[in-house]
Amino acid sequence: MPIKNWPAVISLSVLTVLPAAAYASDPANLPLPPRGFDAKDASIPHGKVDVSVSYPTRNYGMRKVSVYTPPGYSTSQKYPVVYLHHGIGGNEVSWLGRGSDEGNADNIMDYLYSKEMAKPMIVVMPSGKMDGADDFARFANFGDVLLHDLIPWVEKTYSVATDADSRAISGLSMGGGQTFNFGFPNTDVFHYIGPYSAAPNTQQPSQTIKNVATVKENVKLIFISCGSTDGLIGNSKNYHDFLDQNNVDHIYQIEPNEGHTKTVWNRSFYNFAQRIFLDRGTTSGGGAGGADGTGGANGTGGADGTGGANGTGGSDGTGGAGEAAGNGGSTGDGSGNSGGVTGGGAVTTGGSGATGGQVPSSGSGDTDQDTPVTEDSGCSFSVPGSNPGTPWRFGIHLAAIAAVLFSARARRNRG
Ligand code: FER
Repeated sequence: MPIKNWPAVISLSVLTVLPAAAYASDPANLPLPPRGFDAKDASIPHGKVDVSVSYPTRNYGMRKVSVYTPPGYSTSQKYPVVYLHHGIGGNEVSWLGRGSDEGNADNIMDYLYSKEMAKPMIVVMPSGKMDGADDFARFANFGDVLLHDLIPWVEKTYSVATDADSRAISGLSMGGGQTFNFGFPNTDVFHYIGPYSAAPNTQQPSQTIKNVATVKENVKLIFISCGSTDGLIGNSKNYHDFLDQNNVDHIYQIEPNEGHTKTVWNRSFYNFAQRIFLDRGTTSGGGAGGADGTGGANGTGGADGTGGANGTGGSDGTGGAGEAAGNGGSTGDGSGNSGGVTGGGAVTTGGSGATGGQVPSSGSGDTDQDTPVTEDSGCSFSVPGSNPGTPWRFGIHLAAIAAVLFSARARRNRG
């Protein structure tokens, strides 16, 4: 849909979106991923998946793990690693759309790389249920295996970086509980923590976070997500409230009208994976820009430089939906991608590329949801020379947008 009155539209968008940055603790409302983000796409490069490989443990014999290496994986590089955990009925193939089929991590990573939206990383998907008296014990017993068997094996077997800046922990449901339970007590091991739809095995914040200052110091991104109608949402909200009360930056992403579903998990992994392993100063709390309605889209990102913030903007409208994500908290690291911008913002072209369509779910049926697809021309604007799919570059976009905006307003005021 052509937009005739850009200054008005842009101003309206900004008025709508800017206040979100002031309420960083509100649910994030990240924009929906574009069509096909979780589907196998024959037209893009695929990472390699080592499915159900065995590794030795000290106390449980050989155990299974699946490992995704990115397209172009080369032993001449050291990759960061995300440890991604399944739910109660799952195993090492659940995140590969197999078995209990709880997600499509391989397809999502392929998608993100095809859009240059994620750092090259390895995704390790273990069978995270050990022997034990009950499910709580079985999932709890994996913590020791993760730290003392699996991580050492991964770091021996693959070409990986071995510092905590290069490790993320994530997972769904019982695996979300594991993410809380293993992540927060071990912030010297994991600097990125992403639990989705966490289950009742989730320990209390007072049990896992003994020292708030240490968490603030160490952890670069906390990404908590849940479906809005999930009966287990209290586990996530409990942490959200605790983190808010203690002024710990985090993203709290509630998927509207979703229950305990694969839709939530795929969207969550899509959102988490593109915000991890970014350079220091650009990582904490990537705010995410909102979608657009009748006009362009822009999002406001995190507000502060040192700790990052999880402010998110975004508003839904009737028009095309733009894909947007912003990084907050850039202090400038001299690395060339994002130096010197305080507070990130996001603007993108509508959706992904030319079509601009953004849909609530995978168009290919990988995600078990039936939300209707809405697609249109995706009214939007973009910053020349920008790469809309790269969150760590968005800080720069905000500056550009602000410049466009204020000059447009100034022109109008003068006229
Ligand atoms: C429960 C509800 C859900 C529970 C576990 C779950 C052990 C886990 C669900 C999943 O992993 O998908 O009461 O208790």
